Amino acid sequence: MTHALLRSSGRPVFLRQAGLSLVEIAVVLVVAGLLSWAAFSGYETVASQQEIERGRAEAKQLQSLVRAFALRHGRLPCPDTSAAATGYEGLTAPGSGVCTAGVQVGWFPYVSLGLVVPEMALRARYAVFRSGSATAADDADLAVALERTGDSAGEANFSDVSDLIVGLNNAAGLAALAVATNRPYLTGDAGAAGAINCAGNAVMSVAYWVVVPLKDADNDGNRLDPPHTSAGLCAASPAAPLRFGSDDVVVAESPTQLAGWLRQSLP
Ligand SMILES: [Ca+2]
Ligand SMILES: [Ca+2]
Ligand SMILES: [Ca+2]
Repeated sequence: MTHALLRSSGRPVFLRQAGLSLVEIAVVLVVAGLLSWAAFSGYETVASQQEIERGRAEAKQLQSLVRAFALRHGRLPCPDTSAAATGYEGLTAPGSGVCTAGVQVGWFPYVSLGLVVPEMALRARYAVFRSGSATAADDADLAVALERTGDSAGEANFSDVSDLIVGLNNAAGLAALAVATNRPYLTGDAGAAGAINCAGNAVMSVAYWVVVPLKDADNDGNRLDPPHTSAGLCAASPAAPLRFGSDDVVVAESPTQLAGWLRQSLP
C-alpha cells in the first residue's frame, strides 16, 4: 500500500513523511533527553550514597579508635587545634599527655591515634567534654588522665580507665542537670528528639562527637553543613535522617554510653 502511494503520488507523501520525521525526531530528542537526565540523576544518587557510606565507615573507624585510646590511656584524645590539621593532639607540650586547657573542639588527632591524615573530605572534626574540678573525685575533664579514686602512683588502678569511668559518671551527672551548650552536645533528630536546631533544641551532652564532612552540600564554601560549623560544639544527632543541604556523618556517645562500653571492655 505504501509503495503504491509512493509510486502514484510521491511528492505529497514524501512531504507528509518528512513532517512526521520531524515530529519523530523531536520525540526521539525528548525521550533521549529524559533518558540521559534519568541516568545522570540516578548516577548522582548512587555516587553520593556511596560517599555517605564511605563517611559512615570512616566515622565508625574513628569511634573504635577513640574507644581503644580511652581504654589504654584512661582519657579521651585531645583535639588537634593546628590550623593545618597536622594530626597531632593539642597538648601543652609534645609527649606531655596534657590537653591544653580550654581545648574542646578541633580536628580529629589522626597521627596521635596511629593513622595518617586523610583527604580533606574525610578529615573529621572532633569535640570532647571537659569540665574540670578542683576536687579530683568530682572532675569531669575527659581529655585529662587523672587519679579520681584515691589510688597512689604505682598502684594497679592509678590514673587508668576506671578513673575515666568516674569522670564519665561525673559528666553524666552534670549533663543530667542541664545540657550545657558550652560543652559538646547534640541537637535533635527531626523525629522524637525534635528539630535540628543548636540554639533552640540542645538535646544531649556527649563525651565526644566526630563529624565527617564529606562534600559541601549546602554550597557555603565549607565542607561542614548545617548545623555544623568550624568552631561549634553542636552536632546533629547521629540518628538524624539524611536531609537536604547536608551530607555530614556524625558519631557520638553520651558519657553514660561510653562508660557502659568501657565497663564491658575491662579485662
Ligand atoms: Ca584510680
Ligand atoms: Ca558536608
Ligand atoms: Ca557547607
